[in-house]
Amino acid sequence: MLKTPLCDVLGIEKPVFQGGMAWIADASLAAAVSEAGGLGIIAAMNADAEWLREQIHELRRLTDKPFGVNVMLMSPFADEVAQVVIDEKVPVVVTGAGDPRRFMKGWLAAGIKVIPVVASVALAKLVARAGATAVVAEGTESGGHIGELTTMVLVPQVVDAVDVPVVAAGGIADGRGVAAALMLGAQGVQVGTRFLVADECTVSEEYKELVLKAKDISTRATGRTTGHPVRALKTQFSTAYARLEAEGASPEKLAEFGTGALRRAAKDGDVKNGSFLCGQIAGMVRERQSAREIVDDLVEGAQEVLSGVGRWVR
Ligand code: TUI
Repeated sequence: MLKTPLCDVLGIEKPVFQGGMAWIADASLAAAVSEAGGLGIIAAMNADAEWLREQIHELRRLTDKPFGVNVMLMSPFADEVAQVVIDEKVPVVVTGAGDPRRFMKGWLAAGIKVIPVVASVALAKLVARAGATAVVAEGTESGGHIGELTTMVLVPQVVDAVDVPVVAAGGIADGRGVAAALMLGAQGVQVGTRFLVADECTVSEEYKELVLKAKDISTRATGRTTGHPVRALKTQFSTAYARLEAEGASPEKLAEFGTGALRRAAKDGDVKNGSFLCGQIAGMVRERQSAREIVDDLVEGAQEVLSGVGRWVR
């Protein structure tokens, strides 16, 4: 058994969070991960309150286990989504892409456990002081919106800086990564990329195929000039975006070019015009499996390496 104090705080069996992937992490995937003993997370992303409400109801039809909702703070619907999670008595809120403190008092007063994703020690300290239940320290290996620091560098510094449990994210897709995260002081992991190819993940077939075919150098980060860097698979779209950026296109022009690109990848499987957000670890994701098989492999793989951890040590 691999169980940390954070599992008891959240009422989950295994310290594995499923990343709140925009346009991808819906009730189908989140319910399957929660049923497998991890923490399934619905991504509220850029959707409105009505969509989120329906997904929460659907998830509750599929499982009675704890789950989370990821509130993407840059979303134009962040305020209404912040209220839906209170109305629906969502057990856990994970936030991303910003400073969540303006919402935290309300969520905590409603009994919601709040777990912000942070990409720096500074934000980790601020949210811990504001009452965060835990933090996810997310390295730049991750897919989607990213910070500067790697998981290896960020996680131990956040662990040292705050008194709340830390969950490691970015570049973790097997038991070795889980074990390494625990060695850095994390009490759990958040995994996105490997769940893209889960049977219960409703993302387009084209997306799954691109992830399965990816190798170590298949992703790139673009958007540094906009202040919101994003990691995605190298495709026609990301190459065109990178070129525009190198030519000095304005943030407005880049935003216009990017509009709708996540939906085109996730829903339409548009390999030309879609933005296929994906972590650097995609090169290790080789197999379609059920969410339960993935969660079990992460945990059992970690137990295996941890039990043999002294192999090289006399
Ligand atoms: O949020 C994510 N990953 C995401 S959000 C997303 S949707 C999107 N698409 C295009 C552009 C922007 C967003 C796709 N993937 N991960 C969590 C995360 N949070 N990574 C980095 C951060 C972060 C960065 C800076 C959090 C806070 C921050 O600064 C806080 C401040 O002081 O405002």
